[in-house]
Amino acid sequence: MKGEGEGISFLSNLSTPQDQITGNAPKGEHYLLEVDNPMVVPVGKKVRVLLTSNDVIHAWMVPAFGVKQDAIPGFVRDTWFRAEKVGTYRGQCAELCGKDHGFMPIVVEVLSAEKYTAWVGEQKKKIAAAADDPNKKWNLAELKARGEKVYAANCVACHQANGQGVKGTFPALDGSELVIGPRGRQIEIVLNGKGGTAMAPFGKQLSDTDIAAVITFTRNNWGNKTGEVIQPSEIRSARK
Ligand code: HEC
Ligand SMILES: [Cu+2]
Repeated sequence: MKGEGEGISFLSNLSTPQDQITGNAPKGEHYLLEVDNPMVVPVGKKVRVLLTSNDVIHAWMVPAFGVKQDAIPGFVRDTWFRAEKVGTYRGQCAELCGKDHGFMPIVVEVLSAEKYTAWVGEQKKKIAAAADDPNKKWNLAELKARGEKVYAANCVACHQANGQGVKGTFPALDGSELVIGPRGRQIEIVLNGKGGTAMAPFGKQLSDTDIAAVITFTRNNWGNKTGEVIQPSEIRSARK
């Protein structure tokens, strides 16, 4: 899910740790109903939600707001709510959408007007601080460290922390010929995805620097030791 408004843009991903999902750790209080970046809205204000999808039909449902609206590829649907009390509200995808249907929680933080204004200010400062200098030349260690975070947030669910993937379903990136071979094919698949498979295009959701970082990370982690650095400028020029 992508949040936008006030010029603030972010992705909201399931944050339940993998070891709780695989049964190797006790389940937390908000198991499968927690995210890294919740949607943040002011109390008492009408909030308009625009919905679409880039794969199949999902639905945005937060029962406490009485809202359930489909998210349909190729269409933009809207809905609205006005939260009457501050607090944390949870919901889920409400349209059976595939094998990850149970892993698409929604969290909405409703803040007082003052706290909301403070949050917006904080986000804007963060955006300014995090803006990457497009001409910066990154070194291997910097990109690998950043790429590890991008991988953990966007790739680990399928390709796994050990890079081995899931046999027969998600290919291993550790030792993959495509990952250690010429970089162009890898840049292409991460930017544009692979139609008809679970490999989504990441070009729209991730910045040039994030894509360069995650590719550099996968080319220099586990048994992959290409020693190569992929600069953000290479991603910029590969975008169609
Ligand atoms: C929802 C599951 C899923 C996620 C998340 C995902 N991938 Fe994939 N990925 C796949 C599948 C499935 C394929 C195989 C596509 C095919 O059939 O060729 C694949 C293929 C690849 C390949 C080609 C590997 C090879 O040997 O053919 C690379 C590289 C890759 N993904 C990188 C990434 C990166 C980097 C991320 C995170 C930014 C990511 N993937 C996130 C499912 C996923
Ligand atoms: Cu869904």
